[in-house]
Amino acid sequence: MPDSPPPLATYDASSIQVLEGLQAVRKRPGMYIGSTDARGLHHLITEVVDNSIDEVLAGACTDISVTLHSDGSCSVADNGRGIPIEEHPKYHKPALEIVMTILHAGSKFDRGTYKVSGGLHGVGVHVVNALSEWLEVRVKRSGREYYQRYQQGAPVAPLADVGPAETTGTEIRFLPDATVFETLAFDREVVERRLKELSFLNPTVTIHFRDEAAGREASYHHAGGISEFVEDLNSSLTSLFAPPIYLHAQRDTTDIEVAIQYNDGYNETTLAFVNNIHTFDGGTHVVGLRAALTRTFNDYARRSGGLKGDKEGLTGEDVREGLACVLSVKVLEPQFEGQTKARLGNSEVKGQVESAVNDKLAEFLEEHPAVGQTLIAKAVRAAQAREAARKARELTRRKGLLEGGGLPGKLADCHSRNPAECELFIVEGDSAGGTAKQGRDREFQAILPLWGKILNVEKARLDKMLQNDAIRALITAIGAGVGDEVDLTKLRYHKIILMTDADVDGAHIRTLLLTLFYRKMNELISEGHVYIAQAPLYRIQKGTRFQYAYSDEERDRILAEFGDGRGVTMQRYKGLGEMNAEQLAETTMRPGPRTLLRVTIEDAIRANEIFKILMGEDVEPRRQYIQEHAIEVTNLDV
Ligand code: 0RA
Repeated sequence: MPDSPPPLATYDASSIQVLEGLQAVRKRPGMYIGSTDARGLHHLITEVVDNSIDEVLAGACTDISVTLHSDGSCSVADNGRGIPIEEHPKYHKPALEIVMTILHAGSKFDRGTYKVSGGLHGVGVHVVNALSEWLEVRVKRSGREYYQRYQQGAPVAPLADVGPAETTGTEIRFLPDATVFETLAFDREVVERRLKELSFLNPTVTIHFRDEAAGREASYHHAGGISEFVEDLNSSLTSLFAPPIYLHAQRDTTDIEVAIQYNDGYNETTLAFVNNIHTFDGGTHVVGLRAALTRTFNDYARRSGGLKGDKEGLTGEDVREGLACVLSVKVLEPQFEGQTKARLGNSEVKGQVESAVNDKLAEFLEEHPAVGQTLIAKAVRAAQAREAARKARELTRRKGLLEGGGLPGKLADCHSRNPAECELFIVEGDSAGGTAKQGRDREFQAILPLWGKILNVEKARLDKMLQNDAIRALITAIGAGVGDEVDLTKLRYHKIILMTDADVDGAHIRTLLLTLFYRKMNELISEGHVYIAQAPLYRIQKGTRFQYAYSDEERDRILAEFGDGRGVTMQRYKGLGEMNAEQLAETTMRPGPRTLLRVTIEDAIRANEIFKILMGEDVEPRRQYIQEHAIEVTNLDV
């Protein structure tokens, strides 16, 4: 990465400090933004938008505009107070320049809102600046407009007064540095999803979005806040009551907001945020919420007669059946943990959320007995279904339907008993299963072919899927249990690899399995145990030379390299079954040549959304989805 000295006018002590700061960021971008892949790239936008959201939290900003420009840059404009431009007492430079090059909060210029720290958020706009080929900032403040431009984080000229201004605000436009990032393409859907989320969490703001190249514009404003958010989560389902339950409380310095609305389905969707950051992997706030739900519903059920004293209580799973919930907490000094820093670690927050939800939810149920009775009846039905399922499972076990030490008969297990080195390949059908069995390294690679019509389990209600023999075999093979009972210490393979065909059925099975893991074995994904195998789409040959292509772009590149025309043959793989065992091993299975994609929680959430649309009752969203994705699907299905 070129680190040419930035064109500073004078190299005084503070300039040197700036240089060192910028170099530290450019040397180890991952330390500041997590990674330099697409996720890190989008983090740049998040970081800048979060700064504008801070102005919203301070009550000083109502509108934010985010634009993806045709030149690959992104701009974020707000009508806040404008970054201060007064001289910084220590550095004798405009505070703006200090904010853009060193600090994200000098004490005097601190905005006094909930700060985001400990994670990858709130690292400061100077990090975005350091990782941008160029960045331009415009500030309107005290009747004037100011402008400054930077390259790779260093100012190319002093801050300039460019004329009068009637309003106030800040606009930051930046082009991510191609020498830092592996990809430079912003994904409109990713950006819009995040902006929509922010507009629910901050009901006073309107966020305008524009994608210049695609000619798309959208505005997000949700005055109903997180209550509207859960309504949105339930929009393709039937809600059991309206409006959603909304709870708001303060415990110590922690602010707690919860919106709850049940639907007549069987799944749980809980989205949890800390200082506006989506904690995909949950944490202490979610633990507190769950404890409170279980306790409050049990107490209420006993008091209202819905549950007899001698009966066993409702479990967490029972009371979360059909739950759509958004939890948003504001914590003074959040500590984020885990691989992607997406889990809240502050232990005190568990008790704070638990106490707040206990009190407020009990109060709500007392005041709304009709809603209370509906929910208790539903949870009791869930408990009965759970008990019936348990009996059925026991019966299955006793009847010996699962052979050989309790492991499914279709599983070709590996020799090793060390889970850390073991891999389970999940394939479609016996034919691909046979090839994979021949191609594997039986020391540490196990194969489980799925069989039968696992796709069309009558609109595949997730619980129904658990009654499907192939799915049950899968759960038994993995060994870690399902639902509330998941125990990763019993996991039999640390890599669970989905190896499906590159066609529509393969995509469906992948969506379905990811949804199953996401909903019923979440830890598998959050701890990074699930992977997707990358099988080649083409084999291109000229004479004795051949190469595999894993994408259409790669195919075109190889075709160009081989020289078009005579003697070039191309085979398109429609399924894994078209490869022989050695080909499959060398392209897809063997560590070394193969590439595995590790599934993230975001991938799983995506799959879950698609699953809901594909399997849901509503025809319209399904029609729309299939239409929007028709191109991708036809590509897959050629
Ligand atoms: C420090 C202090 C104040 C505002 C800001 C920073 C500020 C930063 C950004 C970043 C993007 N948009 C922004 N808007 C404001 C408070 C200034 C005052 O009290 O007038």
